Amino acid sequence: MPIVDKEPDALHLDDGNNVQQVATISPRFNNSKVTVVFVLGGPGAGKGTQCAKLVEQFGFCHLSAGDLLRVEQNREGSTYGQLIKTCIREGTIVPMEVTVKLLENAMCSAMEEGRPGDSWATGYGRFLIDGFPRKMDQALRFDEEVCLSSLVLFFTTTEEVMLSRLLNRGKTSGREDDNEESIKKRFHTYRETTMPVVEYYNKLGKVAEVDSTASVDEVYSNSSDVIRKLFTEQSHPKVAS
Ligand code: UP5
Ligand code: MG
Repeated sequence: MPIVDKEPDALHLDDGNNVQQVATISPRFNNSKVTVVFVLGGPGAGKGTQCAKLVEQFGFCHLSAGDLLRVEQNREGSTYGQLIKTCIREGTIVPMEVTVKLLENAMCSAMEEGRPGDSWATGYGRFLIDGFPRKMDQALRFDEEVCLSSLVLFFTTTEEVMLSRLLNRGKTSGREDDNEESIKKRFHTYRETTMPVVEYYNKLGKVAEVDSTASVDEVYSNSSDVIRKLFTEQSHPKVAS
């Protein structure tokens, strides 16, 4: 699946002069047809692990913002490669225009490709957006311009558990941020910048919290209950399992 357009610098970012237009446009995807579930939680909370399982059961397209950024970082000719590399190593947030555009492009590709099943009939789709939004500006931009999110699946556990998981994964992951120094910075950004996003959605009644300290299967049992409930409450595309 092409992540971004093929030209060297093809994110087609806005130059910032279309303020009037930005204020009046409606989201690219209609949330009565396209379901977006944001998946949040600290570094190493188990977001990616749970998403992989939810895809199998519910037919989601899983888009990890971090994975899209890592692909863009390594893409030949990308204007943003060095910026992304620095942000990831330092555990800071890449400017939202880049990440939102990568997600929008990936959603468009998935909608064009389609997937088997009723939930992917023409114009319909369901997405797990993993590790996003982790800053308020991203949240507001995505909801306004790409698709109004339906739910935040929020994984919680202690920093001690997350640190131990990430150091363990770091033995084989090859990820530049799976080292103790970067992990501590990621925790800081999560507390200071991402938690306000969770609080914002919580006030809107959109957060479903799942304790991710237990085994993968136990956590999954609770995660899948949340998603089943979401689709049961929606009047469109039936649950796929
Ligand atoms: N594991 C998982 N669940 C377990 C369980 N229940 N019991 C025991 N072990 C469990 O899991 C991590 C490890 O724990 C794995 O080894 C797994 O087997 C084990 P994983 O599912 O990978 O956890 P996850 O929460 O996905 O951790 P990840 O490291 O991916 O989280 P981050 O949020 O830190 O990473 P992400 O890739 O999303 O972002 C990286 C960076 O990209 C950010 O720091 C930031 O610099 C940048 N970024 C942005 O700038 N903007 C964005 O919008 C997004 C990212
Ligand atoms: Mg992940």
